[in-house]
Amino acid sequence: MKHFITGLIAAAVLATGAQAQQKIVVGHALSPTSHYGVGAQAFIDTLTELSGGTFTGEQAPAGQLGGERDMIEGLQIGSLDLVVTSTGPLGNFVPEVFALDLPFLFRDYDHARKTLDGEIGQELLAKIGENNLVGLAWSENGFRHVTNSQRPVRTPADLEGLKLRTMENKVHMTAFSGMGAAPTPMAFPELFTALQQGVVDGQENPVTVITASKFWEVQKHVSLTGHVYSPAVVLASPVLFDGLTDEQKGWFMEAAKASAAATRAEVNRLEEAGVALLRENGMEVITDIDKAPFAALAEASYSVYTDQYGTEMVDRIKAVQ
Ligand code: EAX
Repeated sequence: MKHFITGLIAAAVLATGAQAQQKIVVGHALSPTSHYGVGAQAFIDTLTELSGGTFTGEQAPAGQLGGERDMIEGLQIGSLDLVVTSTGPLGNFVPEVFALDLPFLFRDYDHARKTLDGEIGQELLAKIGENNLVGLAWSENGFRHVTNSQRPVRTPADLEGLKLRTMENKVHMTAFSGMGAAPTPMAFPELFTALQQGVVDGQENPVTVITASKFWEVQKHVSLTGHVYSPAVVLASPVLFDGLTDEQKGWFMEAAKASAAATRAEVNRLEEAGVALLRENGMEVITDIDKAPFAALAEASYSVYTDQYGTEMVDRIKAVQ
């Protein structure tokens, strides 16, 4: 009974949008100082400022609230407010988003950002909105590179038989099978220990994540394969969002844009400083990779998306200048 009454009061307060103060928890997988941490903090600071303190916030970093797949589920049921996540597991909830996870699709950061900031990005945020989630803004993780403990990877032959952790994403898994590795999907919070204990030989992530997670402690080799662009997205729970007034929704959208901008700035910084940082920390960095043979072998993964949706979106993304 008590819970019922508390629930009624909470619902009434949400319905009027007039609560005195509400603390928003922003979950993400990485450290508080990472590119996601910087973005989560920018969200909180902007929201607090725009709302004159009606909303405050705090980060729940480092996968404290679970892996990215768990956190997305938490948003759907309303146990979580807000998450900054890669699109890694998002295609399991919104399959149209797999289009963004296709390997060797985006030419460079400029291409990816223009696509996400334009019509295509808006359409995909709307698709997210049809699946019991609220897509507030596209943020960024970065171009992903292969690291491993065994040997320098220069050609697909060097990937042969490597046990490589991938995200829980069937496009990525199919791509790595094609390129010769043995993909092992795993939630990010389990990854460091799995690398340390040799459960997997390698993994793939952007410089941002390799540095934020100090993977140099457990990985010797990194190859700048840039095999796929990894978008991130600021997602809200519909349970929270649908209870907001239009003005409050506007604040959340603005805060998400500020979050994405702060994260992208940090990605830029780390892309500049990253390779030196990796070397300083003892990694052997292979920079001159011929991507064409990797791309040819990864192409089989396109059918994971195109079998269901055709090639129109792929062509549209390629055409973005
Ligand atoms: O979103 O799972 C991953 O490898 C992601 O790139 C990471 O958690 C940041």
